[in-house]
Formats: sequence, C-alpha cells, structure tokens
Amino acid sequence: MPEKKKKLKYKFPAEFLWGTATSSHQIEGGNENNWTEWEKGGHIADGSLSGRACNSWELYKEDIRLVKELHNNTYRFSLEWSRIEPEQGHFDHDALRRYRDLAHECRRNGIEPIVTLYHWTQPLWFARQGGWLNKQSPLWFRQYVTRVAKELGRDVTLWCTINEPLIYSYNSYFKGKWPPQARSFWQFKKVLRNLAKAHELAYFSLHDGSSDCRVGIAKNNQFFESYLNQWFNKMVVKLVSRFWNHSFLGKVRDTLDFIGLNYYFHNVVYASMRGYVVMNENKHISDMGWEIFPRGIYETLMELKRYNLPVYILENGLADARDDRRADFIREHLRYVHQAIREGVDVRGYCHWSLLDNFEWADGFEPKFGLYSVNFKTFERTPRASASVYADIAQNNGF
Ligand code: PNW
Repeated sequence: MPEKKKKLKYKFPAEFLWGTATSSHQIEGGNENNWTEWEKGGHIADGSLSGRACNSWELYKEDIRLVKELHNNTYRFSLEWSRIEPEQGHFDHDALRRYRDLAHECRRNGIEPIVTLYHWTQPLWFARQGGWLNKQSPLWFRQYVTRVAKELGRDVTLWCTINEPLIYSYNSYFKGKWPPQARSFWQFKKVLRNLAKAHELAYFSLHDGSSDCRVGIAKNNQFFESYLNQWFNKMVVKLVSRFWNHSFLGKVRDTLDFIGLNYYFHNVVYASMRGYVVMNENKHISDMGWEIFPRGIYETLMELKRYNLPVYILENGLADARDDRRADFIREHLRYVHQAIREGVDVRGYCHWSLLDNFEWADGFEPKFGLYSVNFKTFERTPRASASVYADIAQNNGF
C-alpha cells in the first residue's frame, strides 16, 4: 500500500537530525569516578546511588534498537573518561572497543553518533590532583582526547567536547551543590578558563585525527527577560545574558565548527541593587518545578545568529513521570525551532533529553526525563505515549 502523504504544517530541512541525548554516568552503571565517590556521602536527594543505572553499559544494543524505533537518525551519548583512562596514561582497550562497538551499532542502523567527551564525571586520578583547578588539566584532557580520536575518529564525525561548562562549574565550584562542592568565585572562574583551554586543545587534536570531523560544545543558554519594561531590569538582563550565554562562547568561538544548544530555562529578571530575583509566571512547570516556556528556545536560537555557525540542539526536555506534558512540550518547542529556522538560524538537528529515565545527578532516579521509562530492577525499557509522537515527527521530518 502506498503511504498516505501527510500534509505537514511544520516541515524541517532535508537531512535534519532527529535524536535523543544521554550521558555515560547517567545510564551506563558500574562506573568508578569522582561522582560515585561523592554519592557514597549521602548527597543524593532520594538517597540513591547511581549503581547500575540503566545498565546501558551492557544493554547498549537494546538502546540503539529504541533509537531506531523512534525513527531517529542521530543519537548523542558521552564517553566515560574514567573507563577509558582509569589510571593516568593507561588506556583500557576493552572500554575503547566497547565505545567503538556503540558507534558501529549506530552507523549500522543509519544513526549519526554525536559524541560528548566530557559530561561532568572525572577519573579518580584526575579528581585527586585537583581536577579542573589544576593547571595541567587541559593537557591531561588533550591526552585522553587524542587517544579517543585515534580509536573512534573513523566512525565519529560530530564531536561535543564539553557539556554545559557553566552549569557544571557553577554548581560544582560556586554553589557548592555538586562535587567537589566548592564555593568560590575564583575557583569557578579558574575552572571556566581551564575548560575553555581544554576545549581548544581538544579541537585541534580531533581535527588532527580526522579531516572531516566537526567539533562543538553543548552550551546551556537561557532566555533572560526583563520584568516589565524597566530600564534597570533591562540593563541587568543584558549583563547577565552576556555573561551566562556569551562569555564562554566568545572565548572559544575560533575553535567551534558548530554550537550545541541545551535549552531548559527562562528567567524573568527583577533586579535591585542587591541582586536579582526570577519572577517567572510558572503557568506550566515540569515535575522538577522548572518552568515550561517553549518560546525561549526561539529566543535563545535567535541570539546565536551572531556567531554565524550551524546549531544543533543537543538537549531539551523535561521531567514528566505521568507523561501528560511531554508530547505538547516537544511539539511546542519544535514549532519555535521551526520559526527560528524560517528566520535564518541554521539549525541542523534536535536531540531530546532523554532517551531513558536515568540518574539525574544530585536528584537521583526520581525525575523521569525518558521517552522510555526504565524499571531499575529489571532494566526493562517501556515506551511512554510521547515516544510515538516523537517517532512520528522524526519519521515525517515534521508535523
Ligand atoms: C542538563 N540545574 O543538566 C544535563 O546536561 C543533563 O545531564 C541533565 O540530566 C539534564 O540537563 C536535565 O537536568 C542540567 O540544576 C542539570 O539548573 C541541572 C541543571 C541544569 C542543567
């Protein structure tokens, strides 16, 4: 039977990449890194440990089957540095082979792998020497990346060096929320500087390893908006968004082939001399209390126009255990992505966070970000209703 041609209101560009995103520590299980050490101190809100997580270390072929079931043509995952280089200078062949298998499994299924090199977890030897505060840290990172490029360079074209440098350094070195729980503005700034250096070195290593690779970062950008149209608020909005959205990108812009955008947050800023507060309307929120504000993805995309680079949306999603908001969330955000494309932003792909329910950092397993729910005892994956909505969009390249 010939397929019925659907009339699409929002048609995406040919070759558009549709995918989901995950990270190693959140899904693999069995890791030994600075985060697993920290978990043992009872820091996780729901009392859990990452433990076996989704057991994706073993079940990666099953995961790719799900990606396929979603009619996706890309999958963003990350490499666990602590597995690849468990001791400084010693590389684990089995771990490297396992990641090569994962990339092959993607390719075999017509899925473009997008590979993140650093999604926040550190090998113990790295953490013990001060992690990103050590001035050698960018060089250590380069050594790891050079080795990875040699092993995976033939299978991987799209590389994301660092996931959300600001969210990470802010929570780990300024807010004291994540390991190593520092609270220092200077450490925060120093870590940002070293992450930028690490990115630059990685950029050149990756390009040495393969001629046609493309390298970017995943940047958490937020839509800052002034409370009412008050001049003081507007000024603060300008400063805050210049710092949060553009300072890191500005530092590394000469070594970016694309920008990865992670969009989650909208902030209506009400400023006073003592700082600012966020005054969101919060008409719609996720299970984590994060405001759902689809227009923000359009605004953050339009703000990226100035860099004149291709953009991949590398994360966007919500915790929604009952799955009663996710389908609308996806459609609404994509409507705005489509509008940004119409208005000239070169958006090449969209990765939903996340494929699976997984280990949500200091919040444990409670938040449910997955298009597939996971039974954390049997590791069985079950599609939520929104998964088929997303699968249709990907299959039709629009909706
Ligand atoms: C992103 N916050 O992180 C990460 O890249 C993912 O690993 C994560 O699972 C996902 O978003 C959902 O949270 C963030 O507390 C984690 O503001 C926390 C915050 C922001 C982003």
